[in-house]
Amino acid sequence: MSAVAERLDALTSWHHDWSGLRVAVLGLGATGFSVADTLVELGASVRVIHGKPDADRERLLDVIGAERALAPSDEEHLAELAAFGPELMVVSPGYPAHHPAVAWAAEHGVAVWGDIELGWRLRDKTDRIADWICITGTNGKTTTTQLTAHMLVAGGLRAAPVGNIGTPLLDALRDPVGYDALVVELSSFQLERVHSMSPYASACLNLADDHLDWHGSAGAYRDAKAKVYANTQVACVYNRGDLETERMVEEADVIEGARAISFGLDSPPPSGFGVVDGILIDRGFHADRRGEAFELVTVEELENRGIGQPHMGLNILAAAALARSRGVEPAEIAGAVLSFTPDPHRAQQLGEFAGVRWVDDSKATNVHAAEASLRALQGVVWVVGGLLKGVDISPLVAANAARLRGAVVIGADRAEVLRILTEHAPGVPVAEVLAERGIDVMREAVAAAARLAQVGDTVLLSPASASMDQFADYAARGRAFQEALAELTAGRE
Ligand code: UMA
Repeated sequence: MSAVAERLDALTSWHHDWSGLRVAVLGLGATGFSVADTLVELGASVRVIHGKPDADRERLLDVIGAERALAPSDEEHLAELAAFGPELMVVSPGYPAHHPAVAWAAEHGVAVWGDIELGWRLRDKTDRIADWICITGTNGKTTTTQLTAHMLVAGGLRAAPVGNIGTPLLDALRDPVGYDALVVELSSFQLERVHSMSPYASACLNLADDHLDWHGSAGAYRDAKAKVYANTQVACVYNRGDLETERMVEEADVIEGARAISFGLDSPPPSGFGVVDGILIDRGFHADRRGEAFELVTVEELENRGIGQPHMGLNILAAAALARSRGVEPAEIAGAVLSFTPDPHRAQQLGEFAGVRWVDDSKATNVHAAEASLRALQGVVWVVGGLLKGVDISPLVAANAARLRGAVVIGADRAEVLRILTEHAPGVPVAEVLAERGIDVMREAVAAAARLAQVGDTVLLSPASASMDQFADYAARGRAFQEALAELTAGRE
């Protein structure tokens, strides 16, 4: 092993000597900045290489004393790397696995970490060292992460949701007080670049094709997700209704004594969470789990709170399993669930206008999420499209063609979506939105949807695609939809 590799291997604590380590940080978004800021604090020699200008963060880098280089093209990235000669590269999640800079690192024997790997090694800054509860999956991970954190707090722990959810993990790790537990939402991009993490408890909620363009194949995406279970200490939580997640647990190398705990909407086996006679129950953490179970909440209570949908039930059961593994009591779980408010843009009901219901499910950035929303409806005017990310939406369209009153197609990949609709939903009227960006897209889409919809129908924004071609993110896409609807209905109610 080279001297650099040996040094990196041994750097497993905040209190070790990171000074002078030459680290190239790729990307200057939320992640890149948190990585640079942390490493500068530790005395490393940091150069941030990034493709997009960001005046605010660039100014902050100058203040903290990190070098930076704007490198708009791949070639410029490579030239900057060669000139700097890093000993370690910490790469932002947005850089795909096939990015030339990642290949450059492999060719030159430079280790590649993500911010999560770095965070794992730096988790002991404060005396209070947080247990990590790690959550991944194709869908539901943000809601489950929020729910789990809410439950841990209800159980009296100092806990926070971090990671892909929006707060970079390293920002939480540098909190001066420290946490008892961090609930870490992990994308497949982040998991791909994790090597030594050992979660207290972990969950992959479900698996369906997504992000194939980033990973290159469905197998690589699956393998990245499976890494969430590696080295788990106490509980591997998986979905009984999704065999792939069970297989991931079976194949995982875990810490001796870690248990597999399942969740599902059916009656649970011992070591499972599920539903019996309209009550969500925990059969995983009862001393006598063959005969006894803890009751958590009833389905009726969830329905009364507007969170009775099947996918919410699954999120709640998964979160409950994770929180119970960290010692939160059943009554505290119930209190947390019944005081939880889901985020906007997730199957958010916007109301009924002229006999037509409008639903904002902008968060549905992939086929699996859109399927969950479409499946629950009949007579749908579907607002669909964006960046398809290399995923084929033909099966989704074919399976739901009979529900469609019409389709309104937005997004950069419109031609592909239109072709698929013609082939798999022949006879369904289709409107193409020609506007290219922001609120104009939604003004046109909402007007077209209103024309296609009949009394009793639902207009559903559930694009099955990423939003970055036309909007800053899925929330901006949802807000534009809501704004355009408000304009359309102003004064009409
Ligand atoms: N950049 C390039 N070239 C590239 C890719 C990135 O130059 O090919 C540079 C640019 O300088 C750009 C910067 O990298 O400004 C952006 O880095 P990034 O795309 O990794 O984004 P961050 O701002 O660091 O945000 C990331 C996550 N983004 C992605 O994974 C794409 C955020 O998840 C996460 O909240 C944040 O870290 C904190 O952990 C967002 C997301 O869309 C919400 N996630 C995907 C999803 O949930 O489906 C995975």
